[in-house]
Amino acid sequence: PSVTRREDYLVPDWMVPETSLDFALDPAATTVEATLSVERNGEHDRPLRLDGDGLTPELVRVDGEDWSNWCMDGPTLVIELPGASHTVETRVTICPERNTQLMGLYSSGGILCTQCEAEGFRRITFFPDRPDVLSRYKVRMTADKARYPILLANGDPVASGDAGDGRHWAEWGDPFPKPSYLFALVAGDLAANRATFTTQSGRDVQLAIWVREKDLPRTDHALHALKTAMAWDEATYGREYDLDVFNIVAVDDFNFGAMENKGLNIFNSRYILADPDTATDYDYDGIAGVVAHEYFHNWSGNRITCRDWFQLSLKEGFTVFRDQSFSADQGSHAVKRIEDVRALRAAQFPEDAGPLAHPVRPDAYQEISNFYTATIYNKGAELIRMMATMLGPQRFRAATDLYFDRFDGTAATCEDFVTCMEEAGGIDLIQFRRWYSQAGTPRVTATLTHEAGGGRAVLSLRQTVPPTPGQPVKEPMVLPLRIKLFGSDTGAELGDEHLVLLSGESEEIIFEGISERPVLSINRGFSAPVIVETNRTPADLAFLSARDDDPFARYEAMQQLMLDTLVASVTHGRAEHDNVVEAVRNTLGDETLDSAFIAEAVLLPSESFIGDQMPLVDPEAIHRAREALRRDLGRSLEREWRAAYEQAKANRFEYSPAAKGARRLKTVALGYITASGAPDAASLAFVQFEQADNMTDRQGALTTLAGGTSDERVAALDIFYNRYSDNSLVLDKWFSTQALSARDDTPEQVEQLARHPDFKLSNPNRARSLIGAFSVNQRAFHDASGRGYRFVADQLIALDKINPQTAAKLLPPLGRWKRVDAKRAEMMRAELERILAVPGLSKDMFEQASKSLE
Ligand code: BAL
Ligand code: ZN
Repeated sequence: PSVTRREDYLVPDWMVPETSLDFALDPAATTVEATLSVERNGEHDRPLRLDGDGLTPELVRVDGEDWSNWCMDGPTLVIELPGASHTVETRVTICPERNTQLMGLYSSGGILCTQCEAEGFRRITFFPDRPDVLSRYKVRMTADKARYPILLANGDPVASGDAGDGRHWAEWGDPFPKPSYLFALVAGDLAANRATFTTQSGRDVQLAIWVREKDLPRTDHALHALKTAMAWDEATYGREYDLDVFNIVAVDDFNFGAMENKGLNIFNSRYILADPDTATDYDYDGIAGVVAHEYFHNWSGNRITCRDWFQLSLKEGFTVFRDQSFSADQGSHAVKRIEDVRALRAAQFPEDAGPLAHPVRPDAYQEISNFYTATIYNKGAELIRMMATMLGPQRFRAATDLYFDRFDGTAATCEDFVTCMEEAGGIDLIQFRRWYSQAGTPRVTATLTHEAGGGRAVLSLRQTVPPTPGQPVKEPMVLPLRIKLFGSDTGAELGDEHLVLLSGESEEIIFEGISERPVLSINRGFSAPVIVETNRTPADLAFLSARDDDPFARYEAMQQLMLDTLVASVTHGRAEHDNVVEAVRNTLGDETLDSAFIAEAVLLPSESFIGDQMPLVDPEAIHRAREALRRDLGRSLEREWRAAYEQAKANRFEYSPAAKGARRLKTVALGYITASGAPDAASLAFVQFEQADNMTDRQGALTTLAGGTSDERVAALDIFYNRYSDNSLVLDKWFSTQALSARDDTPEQVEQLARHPDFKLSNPNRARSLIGAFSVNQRAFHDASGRGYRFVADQLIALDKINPQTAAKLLPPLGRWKRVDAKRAEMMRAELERILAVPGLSKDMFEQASKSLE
């Protein structure tokens, strides 16, 4: 396989200042005529090389003349050119309706649309398809007027008219030079939800969210989120929108969550469509977050793009940080931080500890699509967050102003960003840069000792960064750790919070005048994305869970207490639950806390996260230990759960932080009532299911029932299916709820579900709803029979033939064989070998499966 390396980067041989594209759109055969103005970049005599993928040139012209001095080098069109600048024309024909990879131009439910990032543009036309070739685009589209009444492309509309024969045409022009991965067009029978946004400088921007007519009523939330995000980026980063129109189109078949094409975002419909009956609070929050994310890319991604794909986190890490901050500002900062850290721990920590670990700025790849990872996105966002913490808000804003100002209109690097942080922040980030180059989650050991007589406390910190593939030895990182001490007797704060920058392998911090035994609050707000081990006792953790003034640290103390208890229980077969029960009781009874926070704090860590704490995962023992603790919490606090349930039940649907929190706590309480074994639990859940005026409550009840064996379970699943059988986004929930079920027969159930008439691999959301959900269900996926592994491998082999990019993204769970016992490991390896032996396996799957075997 060919490997692309960061160190081999060379500037482009030819630039393309202007690009003009003419599409005769037809699902079976679309012709694409491209006219490129090309300019030789520097002194050299190399030919123009235009990337293509599955394209055959039907015509090559140079400066208006038929040209014969060209050849194909594999998929690449190579044209010999004599001068310094020329006009090059090509024509190709492509077939959108047979494009099941969903890269390039394809058809989704009768809508023609595009996805070009990272290398899809070369499936549309011949072009130097790399992000550092910025071009000004003009696009003309001609299509059947009845079938495709709406024709959209990047930039602003220029002209439109009738083309005769029932066809019409439209021209769009994008004044901002952009890389080819940001190209987009859409043709379809679409209706718009419109609004006007007036920017801070007083320009009116016409906003539109385009969907099928029947989906229009479910677009208000996304439109509102867009306007809120536009205002937020002006207020927070001083960034204003720059075109006259901003269009968003939702389609059902989409590999990513959404795509930030200049002026024409294309979305997976799951991140646009919502109403209370069909979308959960989690969906609503996801929509606002993704709408904001794609909008924010207009500056962090589009105005300033990436020099090469190794710099992907330059735009993704920064934009995730921006969308996380935006979402935090719309509700509770503490709850948002808890959610983001949970996502990081669920997806990125295992990636960083496994065979596919890679730095935030990778050094090499075979297939760039495989690098749209939690490391690039979520760990990348943590890097930005650490720099923001070290700089403080004012200097961070000055640094981002400098970055936007200095690199506007260019293709930049992660190094450029860090340099701006250094210059405007007035700090040295030489050692901090290791975060970009070293993979692996650092581990910090923090030991606090106290000399009661002398009033001195000593905090010993030690860091190690584990070896990862290709990086056996690591240097110490810079870890910004927010730290505070509390008195265990009085509960008083023993001094202010410190920001400790741990940069050596070990360090001692002395606290003077500490007259009572101190309790350590460390990595407050999760200030560094690391694993922290401390010598805190269960009593210390219980104390912090009740008293810490940093809400994240409070949550974290509770989680650690639960984890320690669960790990002890898995290791020794049983453990004392009293500390956890009392801590949960305190949290439930604390009237100063909001419901959303309580719901997060009292939730037990997932089975996978418990597994991540152990040298080897024993899925059955973990499940037993967690269920036993859940049952104990349910029984011991049944009165409290019922009280919390009753209180939350009184609310009617409203999308507000308080109402969302109440709903969250309600379903958590229902889960514990169910775990208690109370005889009325299933009927309570069924009533919630039937009487719900929103999907959060309905799906919460369904999830609770789906994990059990009651008659209500079957009834609820049937009712849910029948009620929503014409709504594919809700049917995804029906599939994933069953795939995530804790029932013993889940492996069998998912095999049956894969044969259900509504299961189709061609739709990425549907594939993910079953295969993706199942493979994070630790106990079911690791079923001792190996049938879970076989099921996933069978599905991925089939999916690879349709959509390799989506298939390859679902492979990583199969690669974590080093984390389980020898028998399971052997079965997992056998499935990886079986995948690798498939004739015609995609490059995407080859890279993921072969690396996973190493
Ligand atoms: N650029 C791919 C989709 C996203 O991260 O916004
Ligand atoms: Zn993004």
